[in-house]
Amino acid sequence: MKKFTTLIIAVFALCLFAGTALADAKYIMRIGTTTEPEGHYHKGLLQFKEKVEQYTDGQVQVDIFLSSQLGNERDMIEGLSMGLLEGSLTSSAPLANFSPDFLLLDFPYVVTDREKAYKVMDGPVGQAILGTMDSKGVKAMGFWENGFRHVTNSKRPIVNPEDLKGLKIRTMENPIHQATFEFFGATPTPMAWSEVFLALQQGTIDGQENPLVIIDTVKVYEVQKYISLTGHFYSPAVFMLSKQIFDSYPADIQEAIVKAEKEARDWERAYSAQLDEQLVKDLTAKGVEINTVDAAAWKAACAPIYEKFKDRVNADYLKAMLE
Ligand code: EAX
Repeated sequence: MKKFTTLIIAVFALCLFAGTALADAKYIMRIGTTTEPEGHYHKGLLQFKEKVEQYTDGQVQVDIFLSSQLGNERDMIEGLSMGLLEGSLTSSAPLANFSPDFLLLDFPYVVTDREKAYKVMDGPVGQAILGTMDSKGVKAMGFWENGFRHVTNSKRPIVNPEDLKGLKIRTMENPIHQATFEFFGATPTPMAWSEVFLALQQGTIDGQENPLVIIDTVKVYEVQKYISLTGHFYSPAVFMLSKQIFDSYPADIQEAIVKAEKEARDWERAYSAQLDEQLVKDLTAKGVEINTVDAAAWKAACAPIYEKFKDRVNADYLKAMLE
């Protein structure tokens, strides 16, 4: 309960200093994320903000809170379900703690082709998975992109899976992510994203894994020497609203929000997909040693993870993702 009191106080305090208030805003939508101002989530949410405020003629004001100001990803999802927060954009991995159907997206190398994956995520399978959050009080509206996740660490280049042996690697709080790193001999250390930079700086963990844009915008390169382009997991980012709050809006406001989210999602996916080429150059220039890996060999080495977890997900869904 203490966490939620903190959340309520944080939200209230931050609202007092939120961006310029729209004169005739009837509804304030606070949207939280753990990511940084220069990151892809924020740029996509600014598109959402602009569109919603335009499509509702200023009746809705969107205030975006970054850098885990409103709590970590699990806290924010809890906040949505309790009607304490209007919206959040988080990686899909923590959602497996609320609805096991999201585990489908957490298998290593289950996504290698974005466009094929989007067809599944935007089709009946993805919509059914998003719909499982309704009963938790969360309206999960769409799969945006966090991106392909790569391993960073302070000890050595990771070329083959066995190079992970003995390393303490922070993972998100997700059973398949943790099991995958454990399988390769690492010690998976799940923790909230806001705690990771300090843990890396203090050496309590050796590494972490995230898309390059997260690595760059949080300046992980300042405390990590190696980036290995494993692309081992593909992270969707899920745009979610509190269902009770969304349902309380008039129909025209709801329609405007649905339209704006779809357009902002398409914008953010396209923006995110073109970042990595330049980021490899930028991060190399910042002194990080970046190596590629044999993704086919890594993918083959992950077969036992599918054996271990395939019964935890809908077989038809897994087939749709892998086809
Ligand atoms: O969703 O926790 C993570 O590593 C996520 O990539 C981050 O919070 C953005």
